[in-house]
Amino acid sequence: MAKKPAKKAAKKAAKPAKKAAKPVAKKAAAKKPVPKRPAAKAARKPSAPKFETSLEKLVVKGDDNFFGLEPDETTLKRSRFVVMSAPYEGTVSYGKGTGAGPAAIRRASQQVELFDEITGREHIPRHGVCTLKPFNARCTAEQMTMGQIYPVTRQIVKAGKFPVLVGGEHSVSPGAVKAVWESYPDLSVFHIDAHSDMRDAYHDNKFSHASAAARINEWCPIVQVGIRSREKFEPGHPDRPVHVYHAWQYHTPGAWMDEAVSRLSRNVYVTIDVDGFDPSVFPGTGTPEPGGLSWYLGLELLRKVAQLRNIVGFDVVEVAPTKGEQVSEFAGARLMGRLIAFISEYCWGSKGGEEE
Ligand SMILES: [Mn+2]
Repeated sequence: MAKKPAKKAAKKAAKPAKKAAKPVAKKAAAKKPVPKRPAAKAARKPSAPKFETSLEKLVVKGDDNFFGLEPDETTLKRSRFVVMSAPYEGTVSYGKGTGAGPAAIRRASQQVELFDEITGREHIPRHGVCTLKPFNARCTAEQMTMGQIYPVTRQIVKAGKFPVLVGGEHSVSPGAVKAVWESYPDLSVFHIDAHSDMRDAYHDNKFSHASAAARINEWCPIVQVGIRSREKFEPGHPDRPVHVYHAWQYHTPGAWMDEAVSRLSRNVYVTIDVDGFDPSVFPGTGTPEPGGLSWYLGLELLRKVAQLRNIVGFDVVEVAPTKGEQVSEFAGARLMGRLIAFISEYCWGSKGGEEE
């Protein structure tokens, strides 16, 4: 597949704010009422609504899309996959930078080869991938996940499309899971992560990144893989168990992989905090932990989930691009591509397997 030429960097970016405001005349003039909003604010977008949640209006029309597809392969009508970007990092507790993850992954994905040699097909252009504009990240974690991601994911699922969410920190995931769960009441969640994310709240915030799995567990049972950082507790709701496969014990292929998948219900949402993989695979992430999944062990797990269950949504979160290298965002883009291939090939069967 010929690659597209690199994009012209020609964005008409809004002028950076002036270096420094003019020195104010003097104290005496301070009587004047200060205008409520600075004029600069109105510059480009005339009073855009705070949160755009109309699926149609969020669609990116040009070619700055995930996987660098031709615009006619990315329309909402044609695409089976719809990718949301949530550049949110409001509750991070350690390293920063996950807010820049979605744009970096999108750019990296434009360099990802569209042929998937594991399944032997080009699933991405065949099924179409529709890119949505990034959500508005100037908000709380709850506003992001419940006020934006939840209603948009609902529309994607109701339209018969497959939702994909790119973070941002892990706090973005619950809204997507809730929307998918409402359409698939038997939903279970396959959760790759270094951290169990099972604190009921963190820093008094129930929508913290450290509480993502606790929120999800209010609706769904969970199978966790790669875990190596957690509190001492017995996790999980009695009706919605959380099965934990700790990385220290389960880091090589084995029968445990089939057992883990067997604990999932028929319909599965996959949530991947990239720190579940080893830092050698994803060095750029907010809270790295040594000793995670190898690339191929993670792929084999995901392939098994796709072969044995019906995946109905996924997210990839916590990529924090590192200055001067592209390793993590490229791995994130590649992971998205592999998952799309596995879902097309194994979950959709013949529909995904036809030759063009
Ligand atoms: Mn994590």
